[in-house]
Amino acid sequence: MTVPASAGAASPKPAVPAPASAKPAVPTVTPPTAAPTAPPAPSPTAAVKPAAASVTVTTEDFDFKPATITISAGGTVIWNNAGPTIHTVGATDNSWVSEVLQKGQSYSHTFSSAGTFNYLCTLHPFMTGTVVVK
Ligand SMILES: [Cu+2]
Repeated sequence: MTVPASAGAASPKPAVPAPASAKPAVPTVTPPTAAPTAPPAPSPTAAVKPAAASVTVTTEDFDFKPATITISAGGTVIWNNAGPTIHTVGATDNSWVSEVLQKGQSYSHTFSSAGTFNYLCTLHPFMTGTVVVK
């Protein structure tokens, strides 16, 4: 019978300790779940409407209030007939005119170019107003 060489050892420990941390069991690399950069933003001038002023003029008691307003080019003026009498809004040069506005009805016109534009109520021509477009 052959006696093993390690018979004198107290316990059968392996001579070389196992490399517990040498081999990572789970990869720690995070999978790419999203693109590293944000998608390109759309051009700010493409979708965003210019902040041209929209001004409301109230027609009441045979006056445009305020009679003179200033807006940016591309802005819109809204005339609202708040009084009991019917009115219209029309350019002095007849380039545009509203329908007859009953009480509570409104009309809007967009001014695309700069200038000074006079208008009146065609039913009451003494009712005048001015839109200054800058
Ligand atoms: Cu009028």
